[in-house]
Amino acid sequence: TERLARIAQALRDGEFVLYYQPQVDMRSGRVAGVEALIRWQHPQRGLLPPADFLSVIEDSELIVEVGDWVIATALAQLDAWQRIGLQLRVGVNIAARHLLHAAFAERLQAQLADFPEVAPQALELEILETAALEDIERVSRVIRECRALGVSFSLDDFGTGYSSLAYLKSLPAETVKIDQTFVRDMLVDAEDRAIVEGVIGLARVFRREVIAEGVETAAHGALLLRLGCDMAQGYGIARPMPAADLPVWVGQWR
Ligand code: G
Ligand code: G
Ligand code: MN
Ligand code: NA
Repeated sequence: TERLARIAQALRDGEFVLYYQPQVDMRSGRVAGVEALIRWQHPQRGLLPPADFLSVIEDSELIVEVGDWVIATALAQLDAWQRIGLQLRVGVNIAARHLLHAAFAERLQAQLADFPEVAPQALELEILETAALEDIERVSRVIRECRALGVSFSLDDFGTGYSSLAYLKSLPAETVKIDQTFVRDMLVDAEDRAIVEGVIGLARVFRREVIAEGVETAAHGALLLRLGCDMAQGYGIARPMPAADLPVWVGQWR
């Protein structure tokens, strides 16, 4: 279609950019990493969020090309940050179709080889639980192949899928990201709070790290810390920002 062609053109013309949102370790307060979030710097319409263009390409091969661009750009950024003494991990969102595309792990290995100074351990791939709906065996196999390269995984939007608990049990991901819809109202909604507590408790049993998303206030942070959450990400800490702003932000964080 016309929209697909326009998005393919945007990729060729370099109109996509990555913003980065900090993730902090709740106990030490250290900046542990960032999540890479794609934006389209559209020449007429301004900065567009992923909702405006990713759904258009989700079911086409273009999601693979855009996803490869995101991985390469995030690795190049890690490399650049390392050169100025900033050691970070980066979380990259991976669409189901991309993860299940032929030879995903082999191509990832080649991309990592382009940046020999960047440790594969610095890359964390965020996958939606619903990615596993397609074929849990295949998804698990790809995860294991990538983990053998040193790359880690998180289950994104955890708790919003059809069978979160089954995925937690069967997918070898190191981290779960509690969805922001549960975190947002946990101070006023006892049920949401119970879900947040439950996820943190489950994660501990399964030896997974927990990141809370959508941490908008200090009160949210304080409760999460008390509940034993490991990491936090949200507007209360920082909004997603251009790569160029991150070193200054890290410098003035605490
Ligand atoms: O800021 P936010 O609007 O960035 O992101 C909205 C949604 O888009 C989130 O669910 C996020 O996971 C998804 N998203 C953001 N960046 C990427 C990306 O690079 N690839 C994929 N597949 N999804 C992304
Ligand atoms: O689904 P995923 O977790 O990949 O996407 C993260 C999305 O959440 C992005 O759109 C990001 O901009 C947004 N986001 C990050 N922190 C907050 C927050 O504290 N509040 C709200 N409402 N959205 C947030
Ligand atoms: Mn994410
Ligand atoms: Na999420």
